[in-house]
Amino acid sequence: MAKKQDEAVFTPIGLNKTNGKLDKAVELPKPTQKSYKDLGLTKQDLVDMFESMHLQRRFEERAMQMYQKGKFGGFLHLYIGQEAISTGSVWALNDDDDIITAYRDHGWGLVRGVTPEAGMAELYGKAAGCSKGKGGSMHFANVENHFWGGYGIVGGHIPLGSGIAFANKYKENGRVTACYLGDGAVHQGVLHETMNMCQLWKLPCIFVVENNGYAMGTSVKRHSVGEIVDRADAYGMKKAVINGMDIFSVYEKMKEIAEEVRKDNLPWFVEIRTYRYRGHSMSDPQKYRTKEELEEYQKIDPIERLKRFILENKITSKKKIEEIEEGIENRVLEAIEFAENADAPEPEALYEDMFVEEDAVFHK
Ligand SMILES: Cc1ncc(C[n+]2csc(CCOP(=O)(O)OP(=O)(O)O)c2C)c(N)n1
Ligand SMILES: [Mg+2]
Repeated sequence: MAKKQDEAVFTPIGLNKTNGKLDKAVELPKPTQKSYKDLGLTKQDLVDMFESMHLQRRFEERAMQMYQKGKFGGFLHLYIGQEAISTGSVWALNDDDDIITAYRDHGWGLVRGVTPEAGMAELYGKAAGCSKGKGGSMHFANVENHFWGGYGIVGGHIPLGSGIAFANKYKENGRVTACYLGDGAVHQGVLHETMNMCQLWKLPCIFVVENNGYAMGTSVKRHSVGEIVDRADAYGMKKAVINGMDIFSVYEKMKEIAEEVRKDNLPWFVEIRTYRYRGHSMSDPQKYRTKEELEEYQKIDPIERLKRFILENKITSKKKIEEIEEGIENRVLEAIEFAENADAPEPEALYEDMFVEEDAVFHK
């Protein structure tokens, strides 16, 4: 008998009932075989990368606890599992290259200089937050460090990203823009309008899809035909698929691509494959996937992998790693205390930051 429609759509895809094997949510390409030295990274880079990723992870784990305690409300989309993408990319790009992303943005903020205090205060809706407490979880930003946020409308920020790329080309300042989006945003018409214009106008922009296997509760396999990366072909754009669970692979490819974009002034379309460990947001019962599937990806956790590499290759001592972990733990707890004691924005703040001001950062 044919399956009922809803049964076919909503059975979790993790465990294939007919052969008992795991269906992969996302297929990861082979990680790079190059050594960190060949990639131009130093021992200190590796330790710093670990520190940054660990901070992103602990910040969000603590934020989740505070949310569950009812300390703040609104949405909370966690980036846990995807930290090698933010970190590897930021190390690969120049500090003044521009970055823009969707709402899963805490990790991006932290790696581009939002302090744990300013990040946590933003979640708590306090005036000391990185967006003055008026944005919350989905609107982290640090424009001084060329991180433009943090947007809630799926696909809404994509033309903003290419607008920044247009401005950079116009000003001939040599900056590259990296515009990150989810696999769910690939099917928004605006991506395709933007890719067309970007290729036509030869803008220095990298569109990066963070394919984490799901758009809310819908797996990529159910919302997408063919390979995501092949969308590039329709626009004659160069493309690449990257293993997003391996920071070295992200760093290697994003660096190569950024340098090529800087040289040729032509956009790229990149798919970085990864996995989202937590639910879409805090109110997601995750009935659409199995525990086994999640565990498969946790086995190749990007932070644990880097930590193991550091220890096995004696990049630094176990003691040093423990000190870093302890330091981060304290830093995040201090950030929570800071956010709890900080002031809410004044009512007048509602009327501020509504329009572009004369001395906007981007005019400089
Ligand atoms: C235009 C629009 N439609 C629908 C939504 C509701 N919505 C929020 S997140 C989301 C799924 C996006 O998934 P993906 O792009 O894969 O990003 P991820 O959550 O995996 O990071 C949807 C449909 C929205 N925010 N904006
Ligand atoms: Mg997704």
